[in-house]
Amino acid sequence: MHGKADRLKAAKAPQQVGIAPELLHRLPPGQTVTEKFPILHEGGVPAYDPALWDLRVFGEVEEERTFTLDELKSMPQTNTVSDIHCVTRWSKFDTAWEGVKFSDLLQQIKVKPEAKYVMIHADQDYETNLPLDDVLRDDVLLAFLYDGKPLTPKHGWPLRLVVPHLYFWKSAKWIRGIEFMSEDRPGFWERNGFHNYADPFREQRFSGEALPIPEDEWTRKEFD
Ligand SMILES: Nc1nc2c(c(=O)[nH]1)N[C@H]1C(S)=C(S)[C@@H](COP(=O)(O)O)O[C@H]1N2
Ligand SMILES: [Mo]
Repeated sequence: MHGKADRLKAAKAPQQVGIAPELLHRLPPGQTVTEKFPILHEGGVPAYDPALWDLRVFGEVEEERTFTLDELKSMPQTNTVSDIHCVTRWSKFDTAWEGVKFSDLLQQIKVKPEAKYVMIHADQDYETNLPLDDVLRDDVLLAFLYDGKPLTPKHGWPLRLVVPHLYFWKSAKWIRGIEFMSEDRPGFWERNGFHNYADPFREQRFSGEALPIPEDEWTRKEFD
């Protein structure tokens, strides 16, 4: 098993202070609100030539498609405001995103009826799996902008997935491919001790034994 799951299980609970009582129902169990925006990922921050960047859609589709940045930007853009929750115990309320709704992208693709799951492929060698129904929700975006500005390289420029209702490792940065699948298959963290589905309100942090112990790992990381 990857050491991160073990480290998180063993860590101490941070105390949540100063959160308004009317906001508490938005905070999943074992989470702490941060005003900052922590930066977490495996590997280095990739650099791209926007003219060469593309997004490949493949798997259980009638026809493979590749989208350029310009093609995606010329599609209808949607704005969302969402709470996000990282498995390392930080939550951030009211994050503003703009981009292409996953369900709008799907209008351009003939997905086969047997497709029930997606694998999101991202740099650097990152992947994460989700049920197709989950990415069809209205607040799931392929996001170009955060807080009205293009994503910074560290937060996923030029394009990241945002799936607010699941732990944030499902929100892949630097996405390059969407694979439609008839059978589920675990992604990177899902193979390394983390929960396959990852609902923060049910504290689905880990696979295997349930050990809902809070942690402070993210406070030692970079943020902006
Ligand atoms: N490509 C890629 N996307 C990724 C990751 C990664 O390692 N590589 N880490 C995930 C994890 S664990 C988290 S918590 C969020 C962090 O996003 P942020 O750095 O914008 O806060 O990105 C997710 N997306
Ligand atoms: Mo994470």
